Amino acid sequence: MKRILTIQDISCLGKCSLTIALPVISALGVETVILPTAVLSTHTMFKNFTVKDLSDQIEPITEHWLSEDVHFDAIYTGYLGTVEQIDQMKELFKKFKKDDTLIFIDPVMADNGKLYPAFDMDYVRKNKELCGEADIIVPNITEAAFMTGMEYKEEYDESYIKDMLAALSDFGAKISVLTGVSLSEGKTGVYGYDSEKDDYFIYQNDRIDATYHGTGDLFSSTCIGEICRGKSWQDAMKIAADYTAKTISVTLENPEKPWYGVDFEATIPDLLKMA
Ligand code: PXL
Repeated sequence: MKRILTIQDISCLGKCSLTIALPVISALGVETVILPTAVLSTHTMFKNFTVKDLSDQIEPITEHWLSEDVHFDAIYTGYLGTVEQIDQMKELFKKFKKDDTLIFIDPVMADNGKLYPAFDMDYVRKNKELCGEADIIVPNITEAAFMTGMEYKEEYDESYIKDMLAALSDFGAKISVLTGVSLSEGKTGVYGYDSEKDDYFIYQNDRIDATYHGTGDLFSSTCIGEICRGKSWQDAMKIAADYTAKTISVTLENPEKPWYGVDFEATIPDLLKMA
């Protein structure tokens, strides 16, 4: 069985980061090893959330794993709490990256033109450095705009996206994928670039006019799970985009839906049919 290490926070209530990655990757039949970076009472879109930073646990946990000689087929990082933790990720990659270990980075820090409450420009610069260590990066347009220094636009054409992908590729990752790319009315999806093959990949499906928290984590968890199951990065992105869109539409139909996350639990059977 393939084994992924995923490093992100536990938001106890909120359906995001590890509470999505663990069930989704496991459902795909891939062993999911977790390294929690912090425990929050809820994600940061709630008011008055509590945070317990777990940075001091990263070193002892990873040293223990080293002594157990554990191998990871992929390492997937999502929401990290601090600039220092990003430095700790670089150390962690040195410890565990083997020739066959894929590094997948979702530089979670912003959306809809704005940084999340906990972050500043230092955090953006550090994330940019970390992205240079990845095989695959999957920022949304807001995160890419912050990291590349390009203007954030809500309306754009294909040349804006291609310029952004070129600027992202300069960080050093082999494959850069922009999420939330809408190239025509009523559509949204992903636009990826493989810098070694000079190859682009576009996938669009119907845009649903609703934004939900945790959908980026759902997309990334599905992608890395599918890649570990042997799918090409392009097929993995397509399945992840379809699964995310399906989950948003099913959530919208639920009159009792919580405001803070999507009903991904209801659509795991659909994912397994797509996978
Ligand atoms: O879904 C991204 C995410 C993960 N973890 C925490 C968050 C967010 C987005 O706001 O607040 C704690």
